[in-house]
Amino acid sequence: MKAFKKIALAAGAALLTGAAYATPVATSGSYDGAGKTLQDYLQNVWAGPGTTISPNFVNTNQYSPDEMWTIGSTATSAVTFVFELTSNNGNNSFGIYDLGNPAHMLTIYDAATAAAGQRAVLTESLTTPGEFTTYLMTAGGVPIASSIQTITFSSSVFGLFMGAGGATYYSQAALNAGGGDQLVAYQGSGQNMQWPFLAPGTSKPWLANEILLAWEDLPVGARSGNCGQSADCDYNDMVILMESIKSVPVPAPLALLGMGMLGMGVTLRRRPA
Ligand SMILES: [Ca+2]
Ligand SMILES: [Ca+2]
Repeated sequence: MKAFKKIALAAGAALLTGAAYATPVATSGSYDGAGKTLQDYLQNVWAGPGTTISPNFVNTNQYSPDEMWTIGSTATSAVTFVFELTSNNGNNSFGIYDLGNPAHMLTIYDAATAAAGQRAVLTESLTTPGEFTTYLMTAGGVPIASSIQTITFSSSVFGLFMGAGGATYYSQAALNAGGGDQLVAYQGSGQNMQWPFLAPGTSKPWLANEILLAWEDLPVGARSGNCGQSADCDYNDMVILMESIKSVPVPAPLALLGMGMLGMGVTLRRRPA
């Protein structure tokens, strides 16, 4: 009974914190070779002076939920393409999609035009909610006129996508083949980071309004064993730092389902051993 009570309480706590939804991220076994997982980069390459990234950070510090997003009160989000490490390098794209129609997309980084380190801006109209504009920036911070694109979505809340070769992966795992979760996210907490897009030898704090988005570009699918299907689950294939976005919780009916599961835990706990 005592052990069972503990399990039920732990399950309840996990539901409340969202920890139950953490997506397994491999900390070794990357197809890119030894020392090249997202964990390796955060811990050994991007951590700046005075900052230590804990050894299992990629699994214990995931930002949740990470499926639906909106721009914060500023209506402007700065987007920086941090890093790309994949054999699909040059074929990957990134952007946002309309939750009402996932085929309705706005590409922020196009494989043909963007490179690692490229900066972009995403804005939402203050007068027309759901109207988004994006453009790329020169290294000097000047908007590139030929890259300006505008689209109107059905709401201010959007999904994130990664295009990889012929495949498209969505931040909403249910839209991916086998329900695979291809995206993990991390929120800054003031760590001093020497991001690769900064000048060599310089670093800056990773702020709470900066979300690191890390994608796996092979289908994760229904997991079996370590990772499932052909993916290596290193989530280093395209990494984006997006400023001034926040995630939006699941709609009420799904939240109620979660509460129902919590209720089940309570019921089981009360049952005599
Ligand atoms: Ca996810
Ligand atoms: Ca991978």
